[in-house]
Amino acid sequence: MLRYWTAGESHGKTLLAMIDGFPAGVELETDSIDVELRRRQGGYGRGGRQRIETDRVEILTGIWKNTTLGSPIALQVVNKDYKLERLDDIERPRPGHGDLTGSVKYMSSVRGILERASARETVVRVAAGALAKQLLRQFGITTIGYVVELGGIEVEPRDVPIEEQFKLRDKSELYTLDPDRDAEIKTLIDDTGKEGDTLGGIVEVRVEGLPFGLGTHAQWDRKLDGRIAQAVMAVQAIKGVEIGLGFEAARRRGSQVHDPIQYDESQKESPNLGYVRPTNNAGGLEAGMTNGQPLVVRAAKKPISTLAKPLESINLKTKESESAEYERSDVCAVSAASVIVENVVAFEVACALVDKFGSDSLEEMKARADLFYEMARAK
Ligand code: EPS
Repeated sequence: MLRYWTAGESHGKTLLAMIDGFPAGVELETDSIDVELRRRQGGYGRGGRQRIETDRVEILTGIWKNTTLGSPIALQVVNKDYKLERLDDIERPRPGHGDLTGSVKYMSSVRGILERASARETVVRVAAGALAKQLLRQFGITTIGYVVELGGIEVEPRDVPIEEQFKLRDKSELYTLDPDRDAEIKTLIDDTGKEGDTLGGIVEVRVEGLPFGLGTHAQWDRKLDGRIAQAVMAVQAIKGVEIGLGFEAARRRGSQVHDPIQYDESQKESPNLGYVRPTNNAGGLEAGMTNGQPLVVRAAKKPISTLAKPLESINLKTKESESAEYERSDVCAVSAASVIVENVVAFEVACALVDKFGSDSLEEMKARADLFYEMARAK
């Protein structure tokens, strides 16, 4: 069983992730984890904090000569902006944040809640996901995340090979698949920032090369769609998750939703085993299992709740009406969300992969995957 937890506060000393159940024998490239961390810090519309930090991963345990040992992996990203002990509490909770509910529930300061609730924690979720991607790569599984809507401006995904998608996305300052739309979106972000407001959006993640049959129909908490939905919803500021057609499926007739099944002998050797689907409205998952089609997940991110032009709130001491507190923040972090959601999805896919093929060593996993394909093809 592969799993992870995180620890750390936004302005504390460090952020940590502890990953348990990662197989032995995976040669790690820490540089490619740092690339993900840098991408998470980017995207037009981010705040001043990203000019202070240069997020880099340090792998503290669980490796020898850069190769995983099968023992727990502890990793950290140190905060340059460590100042927690010097920070004051805040008295006017920000609507949309955990400030009010957390401080009432824990009988604590607001500071004690916001420091952990902050999306800064996603640094180590991305690092854990980027580590998982190194395992996925060994099985020919590729993931990409991009922005499909920002502040109400839709940017359609492109139906081009995934290598082309990477090139387009990496040209876009907003991480969309249409860099030609950047100028329009940047103007919207600038105008919104000037008004002291913030923007949300929708991100999409696509996973290609998945083996047939990851996840299960047999028990609710092991269904892969359910596990992905939980992981994605648990990302700060995410308010909705869709797989495949998602909510649109509810508006169509069955004949316009379900993907017909065809067989193409020439594709027998590929991960889809020759079972071809002319459409992928299911988003690669049927009954909680991967069906040989690309996995397609979308997530809706609400606008950041710290507003430069603050909303109505109260003073927690006096209970009198006052404007909410303002602390340095971003106008828009939707591009960053595309990196975060991509990496949390990658981690869940890796969990399902080790559930199917074992988690002791990469060598055994590969042998078991080969055996599974051999047996499935013989049917
Ligand atoms: C973040 C760092 C934070 C915020 C942001 C996420 O930095 P600071 O609070 O020091 O400015 O910019 O946090 C939020 C958006 C939030 O709602 O908590 C980061 O590194 O991602």
